[in-house]
Amino acid sequence: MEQFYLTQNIEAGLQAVLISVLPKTRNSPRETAPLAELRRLAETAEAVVLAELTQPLPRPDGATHLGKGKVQELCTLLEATGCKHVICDQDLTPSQVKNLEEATGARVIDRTELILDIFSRHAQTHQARLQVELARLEYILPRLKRMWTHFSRVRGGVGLRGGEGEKQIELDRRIIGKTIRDIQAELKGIRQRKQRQVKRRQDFSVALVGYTNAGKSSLFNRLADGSAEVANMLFKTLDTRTRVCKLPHNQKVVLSDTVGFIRDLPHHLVESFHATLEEILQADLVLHVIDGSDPQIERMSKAVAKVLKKIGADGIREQKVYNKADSMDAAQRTAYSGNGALLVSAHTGEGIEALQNRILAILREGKCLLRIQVDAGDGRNLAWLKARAEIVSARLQGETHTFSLWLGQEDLGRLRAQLPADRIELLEGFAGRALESV
Ligand SMILES: Nc1nc2c(ncn2[C@@H]2O[C@H](COP(=O)(O)OP(=O)(O)OP(=O)(O)O)[C@@H](O)[C@H]2O)c(=O)[nH]1
Ligand SMILES: [Mg+2]
Repeated sequence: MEQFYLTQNIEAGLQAVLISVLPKTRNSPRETAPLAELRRLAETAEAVVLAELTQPLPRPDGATHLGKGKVQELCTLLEATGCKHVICDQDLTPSQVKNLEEATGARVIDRTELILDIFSRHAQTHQARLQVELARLEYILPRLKRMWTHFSRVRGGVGLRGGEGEKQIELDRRIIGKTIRDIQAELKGIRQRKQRQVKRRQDFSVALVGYTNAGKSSLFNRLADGSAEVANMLFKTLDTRTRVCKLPHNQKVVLSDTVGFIRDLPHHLVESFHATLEEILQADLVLHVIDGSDPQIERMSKAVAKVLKKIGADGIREQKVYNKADSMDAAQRTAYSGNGALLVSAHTGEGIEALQNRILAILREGKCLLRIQVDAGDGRNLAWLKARAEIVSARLQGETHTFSLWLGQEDLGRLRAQLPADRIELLEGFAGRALESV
């Protein structure tokens, strides 16, 4: 696959000034550290933040994002710090970038470009690399002209004047267009293969979902003895990782660790990562992992809900899990316990057993524990039970198999039509109701 490096990756140690337009409405509360997340993103991309500049505005300036006076202030700041890069907390149009770059003489990186850069640093598997590359190319396409201008400026203005430059841009546009189509076709193939694999799976599946850095991979390791990489950085995990997770009473579920979300997750990324995000759709239960020690918890939860809705996963059963209990203060602990919420710590193990039991309880909702007798010669029912039921124990006596197993309500209906009533005994489940009333 051809690689395009027209957007230079952010180099380690790159010095930058952060800028942001803050919403200005009559009752919008003032945040204490409005650029804290952007700073973390910049630092994850190994940039060094020299200064921050914010401006409250009802809406960003159409031409330069910041207002005229603020742009002047930015120029002065850049000059004083000797800084040549600006990172903006919002997305910018190609013309806003061009105007800001002309006014300041600095290179301007917007939020999407920064997040794309982090994703490309952390992509490890072939699929993740393809997905990031696709998002990057789609981001670049409408910005080719500016990028060439920037490129030729970096190179000392050589070689791209007038018609020649236009021709080069047109050529690149075509090559990028073709590369995009090739990647899309390859990703489609991967997606279809995965869907076929998923279809074969019968187990109850649970997905760990949440804001980036909430501790999903740490919990995954705790629950499934996994070896997911954990790091105090944003977007460490880009691939879904799946493992069998053992629960009390010999039960098991399939657990997945997934890519983290963020406020205003770039739409190119949501689209490119469709195959990865789609795996969340296969889940029977979404464990929404929340960093309960973070004061921005509400904003983060809203962002997660928004992405879940966007990918069509908002209808899946959700259980909130407040992680990092070990770093919560007393008020946070009180706020996040009770009301069915779960307070856990992937670090200390606090609350993990309760979490496992909750998963187990959800898994067993709508299921019942039965004792069933099947003739050894009844191959059809035996095969069906092995495929559909969670068999806890099996015993063969003479010509009769006796099973203890968990079965869903619909499946029980089918079984009752197949076996005589005296061969099915209800041991537990359906809230103590008699079998005949189910
Ligand atoms: N204090 C504390 N820190 C935690 C806990 N769980 C995770 N962390 C830390 O939080 C950071 C992020 O953890 P990860 O498990 O990588 O988080 P993630 O949600 O998988 O993050 P991404 O993959 O980047 O989206 C790491 O520095 C962890 O050590 C916890 O229970 N308590
Ligand atoms: Mg992770």
